[in-house]
Amino acid sequence: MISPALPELPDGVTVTALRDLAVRLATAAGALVREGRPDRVVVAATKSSEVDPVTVMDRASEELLREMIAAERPDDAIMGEEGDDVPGTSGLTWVLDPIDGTVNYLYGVASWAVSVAVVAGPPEPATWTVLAGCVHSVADGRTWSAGLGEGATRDGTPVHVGSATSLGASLLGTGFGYDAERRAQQGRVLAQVLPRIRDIRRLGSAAIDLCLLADGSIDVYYERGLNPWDMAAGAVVATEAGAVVTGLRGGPAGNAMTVAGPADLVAQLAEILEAADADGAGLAEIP
Ligand code: LIP
Repeated sequence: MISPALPELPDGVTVTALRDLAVRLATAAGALVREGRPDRVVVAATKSSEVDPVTVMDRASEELLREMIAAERPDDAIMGEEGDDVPGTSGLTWVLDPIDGTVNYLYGVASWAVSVAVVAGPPEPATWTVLAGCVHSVADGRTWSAGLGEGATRDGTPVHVGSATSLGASLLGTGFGYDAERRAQQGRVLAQVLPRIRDIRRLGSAAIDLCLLADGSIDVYYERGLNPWDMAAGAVVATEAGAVVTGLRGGPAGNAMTVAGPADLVAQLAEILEAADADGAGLAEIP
């Protein structure tokens, strides 16, 4: 997998320095969320549906990330899951998921992460260039990071996608949305996929899923309905580890569909997903 070309960066800015900052941001917010986790986590509010929760720690984590970015990179823009977009003048945007896997955080299931990425260009998966990213799995401390053209690491050790070539022997990661009708559609698609793979893993955090793909802990991944902050950092870790991250029908990865893995596994999986209309191209749009 060849990394996309490096766009022009602001004076004095390097991919390595941006990557280093992403790691410092994610681990600092991770420490806050870990130390601040009450014995019983309560839902502060719900968002897209009654089962789409936000907790006080989601907000506290994002607030810390925004403060640190404003201090270290005041001219950069910010787009985060829990707050308003902040415009910038540098051409760079920080894309923040303060707790990815909030339902796991709520239940104490140890698969949730702080995900921090910095992109050049309009902060939209179809058009952005992800320059660097970090996914910090707070419960166990695993930290994946990558820089454009620099490769990807887990806890400092280089990682690469697995070597599975047959979908039938592949362990697949996926996830489901917060909308009941959407989950019904995703269930119908999964019924088409299940007989054609080894097994699925539903771990509850797209950011961690994409990083497990990058280090070969799962062989291939797909999910419909991801927000930019769910996938930004995980996507650069996966691509720098040798994965293709794409949509269906040759389109870019994004909310309609994100498929990731070694090129030949992605091609095999995309055929099944397209036949199952998994990106909803043929269905009425679910809000
Ligand atoms: C989560 C994603 C996950 C998806 C969940 C949820 P959140 O993000 O990371 O892949 O299956 O439904 O969207 O809401 O925890 O930031």
